Amino acid sequence: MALASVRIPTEPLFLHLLGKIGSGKSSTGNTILGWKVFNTQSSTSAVTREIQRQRGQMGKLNVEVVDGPGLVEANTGVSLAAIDASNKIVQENEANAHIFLIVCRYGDPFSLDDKAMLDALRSAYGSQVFRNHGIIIMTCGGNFAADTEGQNISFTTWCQSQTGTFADLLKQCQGRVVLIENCGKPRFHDQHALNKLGELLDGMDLESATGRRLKQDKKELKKWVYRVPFTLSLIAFFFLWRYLTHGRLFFSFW
Ligand SMILES: Nc1nc2c(ncn2[C@@H]2O[C@H](COP(=O)(O)OP(=O)(O)OP(=O)(O)O)[C@@H](O)[C@H]2O)c(=O)[nH]1
Ligand SMILES: [Mg+2]
Repeated sequence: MALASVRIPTEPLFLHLLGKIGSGKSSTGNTILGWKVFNTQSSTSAVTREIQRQRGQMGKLNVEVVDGPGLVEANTGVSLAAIDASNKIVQENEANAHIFLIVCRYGDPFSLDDKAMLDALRSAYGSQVFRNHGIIIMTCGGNFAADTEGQNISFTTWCQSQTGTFADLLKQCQGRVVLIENCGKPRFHDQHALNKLGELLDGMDLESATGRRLKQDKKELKKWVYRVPFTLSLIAFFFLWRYLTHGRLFFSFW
């Protein structure tokens, strides 16, 4: 491809931290940025209540990390307000690439809440959202190391052995997943995970991950949502008309 035809999305690359309450979103944001920007703490209720944004460097990449409230709090359902807040940033920065980091905690089973959260993201951004924009971030990576000590199991093998909602999400994210350990001082922390995230981002087609493309894909999908039932109703109407006027459904030559 001629170099002139390659369009690079306007920097920076937006990294949206999305996940359930307390999954480690803010901590992951701090690890990515290399300093404590976002407030993190163990709590029985939500710590982050408002969307916060911070620009910085992740390796060679200029990034803007978007940290928001948890999308799901136990027993209160999915917070559409939190999804809307992130969607607003996508719309205001259409020319930039937007990556959704779906943050979950290693060791937490996926529940109906997780499924509802992923469904809400699909209805906000279109069913293909994870294919072009999704990366799973699994926090508490140290626990994985402790669990599998002495066994010859890699994180990749472990992921491949999973089933259900996590397996579906991983498939939709094209196998993109990072195991991260956020504990300790972010500046010195999990370089291995950051390298892996950098590699995954390098391998993604950022031109297909812009806010503009996200909007187009959603429009395209909406068209089909209306077209399919419309076409089916036309076909049904034709057969009904044929039955009422000719007394049979199909053409015959006798
Ligand atoms: N051991 C360990 N603890 C973690 C890790 N990531 C986050 N935590 C801890 O989990 C707790 C919640 O982390 P946060 O980063 O505040 O989680 P959050 O998703 O931003 O929480 P809300 O803003 O309330 O939704 C804190 O006590 C963190 O120190 C990790 O990788 N390993
Ligand atoms: Mg937080």
